[in-house]
Amino acid sequence: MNRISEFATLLDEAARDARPVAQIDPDGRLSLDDAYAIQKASIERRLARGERRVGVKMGFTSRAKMLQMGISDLIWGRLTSGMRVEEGAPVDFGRFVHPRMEPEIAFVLGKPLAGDVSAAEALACVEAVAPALEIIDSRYRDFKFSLTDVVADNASSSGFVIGPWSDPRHDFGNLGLTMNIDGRAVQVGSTAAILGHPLRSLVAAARLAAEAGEPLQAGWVVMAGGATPAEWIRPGNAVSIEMERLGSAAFQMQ
Ligand code: OOG
Ligand code: MG
Repeated sequence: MNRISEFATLLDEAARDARPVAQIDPDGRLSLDDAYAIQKASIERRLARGERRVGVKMGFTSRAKMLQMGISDLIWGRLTSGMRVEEGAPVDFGRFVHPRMEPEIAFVLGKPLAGDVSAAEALACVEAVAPALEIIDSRYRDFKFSLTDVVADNASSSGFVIGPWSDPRHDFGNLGLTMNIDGRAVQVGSTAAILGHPLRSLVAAARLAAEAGEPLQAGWVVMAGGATPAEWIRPGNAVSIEMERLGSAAFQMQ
């Protein structure tokens, strides 16, 4: 228990101060349950500073991301209000250790969603979908981690940017997308790369969040996971995602 709160404090302070730390579990000795307990305790510290819980993010939901990081287990993290970046807004690079970005699709729920649900049941609880960018930032030196390391570090959550919301009843299972830096496409892909259909990521989120005793709430955002490998971002970069039919989302790294 003590170790859990010590690691939670270490990771929370590393995120707050944008200062890298050594891996806490390079040899994978911690249990996954302990890793999630560290994540939970570190998020509780953010909530105690006045941030609000606003949703869930999924990780390693595409083959591209699994291959890039060498981890093939689905993971999840907790999103707080302090991670939300206004669409189009400037973002201070000093907030991050070594940020990368990923093209994603976001859901906002109109109703709570918990447990073992079908894709149709999950869809019925979705109020809207949007193109989104996730800014991930591992707190570990050199962005290197084991499965339990990255789970404890809240799945590298750091920021998320959401574009215009659209009606979820038009199929969004195979929408083309590009991720752009300074006007140049650096990754091209499709929402189908996310578990074959991003709704599967929402189904998994509903199950995992309920198992953790924190079922998905109405109004929460669920980030489905990167559709392509992540890309490094640098100060001055203008970053955007353009998604077929759903439009775009952007931010400016200062
Ligand atoms: C872990 C987070 C993975 C995704 O979308 O797959 C993730 C990492 O790669 O640092 O956010
Ligand atoms: Mg992601």
